[in-house]
Amino acid sequence: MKDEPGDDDLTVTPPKTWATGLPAVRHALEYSLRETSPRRVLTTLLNVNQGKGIDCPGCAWPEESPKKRHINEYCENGAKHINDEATTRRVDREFFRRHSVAELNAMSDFLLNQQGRLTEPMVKRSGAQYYEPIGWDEAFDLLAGELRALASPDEAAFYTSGRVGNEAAFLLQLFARAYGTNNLPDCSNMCHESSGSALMETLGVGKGSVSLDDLYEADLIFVVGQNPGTNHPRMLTALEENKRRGGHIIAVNTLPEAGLMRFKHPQRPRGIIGRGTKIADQFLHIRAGGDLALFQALNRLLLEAEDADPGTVLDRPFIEAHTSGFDEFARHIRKTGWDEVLTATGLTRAEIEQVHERVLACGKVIICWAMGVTQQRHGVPTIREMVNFLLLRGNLGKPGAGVCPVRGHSNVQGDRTMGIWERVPQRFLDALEREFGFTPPAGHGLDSVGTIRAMRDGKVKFFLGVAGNFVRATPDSEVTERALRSCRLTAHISTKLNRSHGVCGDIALILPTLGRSDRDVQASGEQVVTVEDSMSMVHASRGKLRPASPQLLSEVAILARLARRTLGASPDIPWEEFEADYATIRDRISRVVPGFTDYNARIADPAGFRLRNPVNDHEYRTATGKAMFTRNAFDFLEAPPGHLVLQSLRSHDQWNTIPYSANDRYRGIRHGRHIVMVNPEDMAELGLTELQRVDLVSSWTDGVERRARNFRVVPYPTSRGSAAAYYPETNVLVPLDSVAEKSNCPTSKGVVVRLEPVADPSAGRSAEHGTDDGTAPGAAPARPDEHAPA
Ligand SMILES: Nc1nc2c(c(=O)[nH]1)N[C@H]1C(S)=C(S)[C@@H](COP(=O)(O)OP(=O)(O)OC[C@H]3O[C@@H](n4cnc5c(=O)[nH]c(N)nc54)[C@H](O)[C@@H]3O)O[C@H]1N2
Ligand SMILES: Nc1nc2c(c(=O)[nH]1)N[C@H]1C(S)=C(S)[C@@H](COP(=O)(O)OP(=O)(O)OC[C@H]3O[C@@H](n4cnc5c(=O)[nH]c(N)nc54)[C@H](O)[C@@H]3O)O[C@H]1N2
Ligand code: SF4
Ligand SMILES: [Mo]
Repeated sequence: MKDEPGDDDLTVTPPKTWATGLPAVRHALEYSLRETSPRRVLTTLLNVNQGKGIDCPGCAWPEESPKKRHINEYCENGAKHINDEATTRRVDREFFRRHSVAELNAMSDFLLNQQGRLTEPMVKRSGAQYYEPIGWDEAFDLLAGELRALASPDEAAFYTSGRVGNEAAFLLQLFARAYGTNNLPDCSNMCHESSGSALMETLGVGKGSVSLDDLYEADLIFVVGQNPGTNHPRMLTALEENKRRGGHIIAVNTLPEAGLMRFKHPQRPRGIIGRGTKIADQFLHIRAGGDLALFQALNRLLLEAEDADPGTVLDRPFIEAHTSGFDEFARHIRKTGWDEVLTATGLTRAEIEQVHERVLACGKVIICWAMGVTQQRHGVPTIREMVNFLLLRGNLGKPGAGVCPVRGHSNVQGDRTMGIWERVPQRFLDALEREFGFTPPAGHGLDSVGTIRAMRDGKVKFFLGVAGNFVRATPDSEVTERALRSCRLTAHISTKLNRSHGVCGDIALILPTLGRSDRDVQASGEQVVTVEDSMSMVHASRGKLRPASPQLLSEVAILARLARRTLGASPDIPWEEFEADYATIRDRISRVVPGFTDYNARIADPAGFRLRNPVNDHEYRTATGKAMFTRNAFDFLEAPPGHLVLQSLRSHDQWNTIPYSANDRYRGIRHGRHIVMVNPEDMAELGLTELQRVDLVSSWTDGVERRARNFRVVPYPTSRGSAAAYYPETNVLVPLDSVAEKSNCPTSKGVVVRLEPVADPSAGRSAEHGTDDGTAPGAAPARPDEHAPA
């Protein structure tokens, strides 16, 4: 099992200094062809991100307008994601007869995914050790019966991940609220929640304000805590275009990620044979959690530059007309001390001053950011400080400027727009009440961390996951597993097998569904679903492939039938009509959700439409009615002597909780996921040697020892004091209560750990993934080797 995590043939070569080019094309095709037939690969690739085609089920990066679209409007990873879904492998009832729940739980994330697409509904009955087939009707009766038997609707929680399209998302929240709960945890709670919190408070909208054209036009783009070469590959095309037009880019990262350095466009001649485009004009090799200090220092420098040459640095008219709180903010930020900034960032004063000079030379500035910022304890104040920085020079509400939180899942932003939010504003609930004639529950529901706590404490007993892999996406794996196992019922609407299916409540159900690439035919004919990307563009997606099994139901069908079975038929919420024709759901959305008037007509345009962001018209729906300057207490992550700050991140070859192989091409790591990247000077200081085996032990105030066993130390150019290892293998180290202030997002990028040498390497992996070395009995299809050089 060459590619399985934990293999002994780990190889490490120097990290790459450029991204994509020809190897990316080859890797995408190799992976795709291993999963499925050449015909299906052709269908997926010719249709992905095309006008009447399939929206890429990968990340939320937007497409070009249809006129400008390339025939290959996808990236290496997009091709892998869609063909991972289009796989011709199948999980059938025979598989579940052979493998007990305990065996499923013991299989690695990789192996489970490799089994292929789920084909029929399965149930694990109370006390049983195995899943067995169940008919759809019986499954719905079982679920509805359990829901009706709960003492309170708040004993149920409904999790969503951002793969779900708008129609299913709207139905899910409608069902949950008609049933009586706002317990709608979602993957956003662990992702861009900090962005939503900070932007909502300061600008009045929890979304980004820029478009692709703004990115092309900006004079300066910051890319902070983000690895676009892997996670949003086509963002590199946009950055390249910005450079071509004379823009500048500053990358802020704890690692020199390949995609931030140089980009070779795989679909242009110069990208294939040339040296590619240099991306970052300046790279700030920042310490983990140092970003707040960096922006505070930059803001202080801007105020001082204005003092020195009044009227030339700050955008006074903008500040006067559109903002509040400037004076208090300015008084506060002037106290920022250089010594603390240099300690927190690990940068030199000269480096920060160089950034400042660039900022002064650039009129239009955009800040892009992702998980390196949001998953830190002080993620929310960091984003608020970035907003301060933009406000000082009027970098909002004009072309080429603004905020750009780069979203993860393809429809994670749309799901929020549709009301998948445990803290949805009252005006949304009022609109639901007007449209459907019931009174939704008031008050806030549970988010992801809150749901785990409630399950642990016996307060949530029914868990339904729609897409996603809750048990592997969430922190504190051992605590979360116990919490799920203590439920009366856990059920998952999924396309593929994952670890969440092996961590069961007393009763468990697997409800297999269509993926985005599958043709979806209902009583009224072929259906489309709609999605919203990271830049608020809404458009249709049309599945093209023959579904993985005739027994699959769409997410909409599953939710509509479950709702009707649970709540009974009602003229006010015509669930059957919704299932028969998704356009009827969109009609309702157009009346409930602002910005969706004429929804059905507008998605007929292959380009779709852009939701208006009021910020771009200087309309700020904040407490003061203006864009708000905020005062943020200075904060950074400090590890005690002998410790490092660990971040858990993605390799180049995984989709969130699902590794596609044990390789991380750009970082030069092959055949091993149980590795920890450490700065060579830190290694020397800690007395560690290359490829030494260590346990990662997280230190947290609750005194509980959290341990991930048997990792190998890889010397890597991480910034001093900052280590990196892969998610989800290290989620066991993130304490449930270690969350970002205000947003409650787990601090997956800021875990204080010590590296403890392993005395007896043969002792095996941590209990949490006892057989991650792929020893699960007889379930694995052979995997081709990946020794080929990249
Ligand atoms: N191929 C692929 N694409 C994906 C995904 C995937 O799993 N695979 N997942 C999707 C999802 S849901 C999301 S949310 C996005 C995630 O996209 P990213 O946010 O790019 O994902 P991560 O791998 O978590 O990388 C975090 C980056 O932040 C840096 N970083 C860590 N800590 C700090 C810090 O304190 N300061 C700074 N400045 N940098 C820091 C890390 O070195 C790394 O480059 O990607 C989406 N796209
Ligand atoms: N330590 C650590 N933890 C993290 C993170 C981190 O960086 N570090 N990142 C966090 C982030 S940003 C996120 S977004 C979450 C991701 O958390 P999730 O979104 O919960 O996880 P995924 O791995 O994307 O879920 C994969 C599963 O989704 C199902 N699926 C795929 N497509 C479909 C579909 O079309 N329909 C349905 N019904 N099911 C489908 C498949 O069964 C597949 O196994 O993880 C978070 N957890
Ligand atoms: S950049 Fe994201 S959305 Fe675009 S093709 Fe790649 S994975 Fe898909
Ligand atoms: Mo995410």
